Parts: sequence; C-alpha cells; structure tokens
Amino acid sequence: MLFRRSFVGVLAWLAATPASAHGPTPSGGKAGDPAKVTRTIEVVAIDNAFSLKALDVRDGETVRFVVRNDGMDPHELTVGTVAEHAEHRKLMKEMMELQKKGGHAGHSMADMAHAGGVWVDPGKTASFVWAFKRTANLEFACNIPGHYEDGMKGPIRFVK
Ligand SMILES: [Cu+2]
Repeated sequence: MLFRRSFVGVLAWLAATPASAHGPTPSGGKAGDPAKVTRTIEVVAIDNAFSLKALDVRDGETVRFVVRNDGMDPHELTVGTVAEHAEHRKLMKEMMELQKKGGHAGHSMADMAHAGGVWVDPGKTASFVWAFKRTANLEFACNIPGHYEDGMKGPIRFVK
C-alpha cells in the first residue's frame, strides 16, 4: 500500500508541469485555437484501455479531446509519432526509477513534452485542443510504464 501511494505520488509529480510550453517541436500539429474546434473526441480511459481504438482526422482539423478517467490509476493521452512515444516512455521510466532511489531528477515533465496531451487523475476529466498537421506514424497513447504495452494506444490516420 505504501509503495502504491508513493508510486502514484511520483506520477502526480511527473504530471505537474504542463505538456505544452517546452520541449522539442511537437509532431502531428500544435496546440489549437479553441475557437476553431470543429469536433470533440470523447475518450474514456480505464485500467488499462482507451474506449477510442483509432482516430481519423483531416489535415488542418482542430479537435478537442475530452478524456475521462474511470480507472483507479492515473492515465495520460498524448499525441505523437510512434518514435516520440517510445522516447517519452523511456524518459518516464528513467524518472520514476530516479524518484524511487530518492534522488531528485534533474529534469521535469517539460523535457518529455514532445507533443500535445493531457494527464488525467482517477475520477477526473481533462481536455486539450489540438490542430492536426499531416504526419506519418502518428498515434495517441498513454506512456505510463506498462500502459502502452497493455494497449493504451491507437493510430491517428489522415483522411482526405
Ligand atoms: Cu494509462
């Protein structure tokens, strides 16, 4: 129980920095203008799955993701390429290991902010607006260790 509580604490700490202002230039688009939203994508997260399995979008489309967490664990939904998600998972794992050793990590969630996304604590709903730009190998995913591997991911396909 104690382990579980500290684990969740680390996850909350990882989420403390907004994933929009820093980090490498995101792929797949950019934070969108709420006034230009043409579609709302509602997603329910459980432990460990998304209700959304795949997403079709148009180049230039601005959507609002609304993510509700019906699980017991925190989840995230981020947009990025397959390679970016792999990098994100690696950093997240490293940071959690550092925290477990009691060290203070030299970098923050901002360093992982490769793309748009949102963190959702259990029982909460969170949203973000994203303007898509045609990009190969784009997907949505939760990169909390083990979750992506459980299937918390899906392809984002660009239709004409
Ligand atoms: Cu998750």
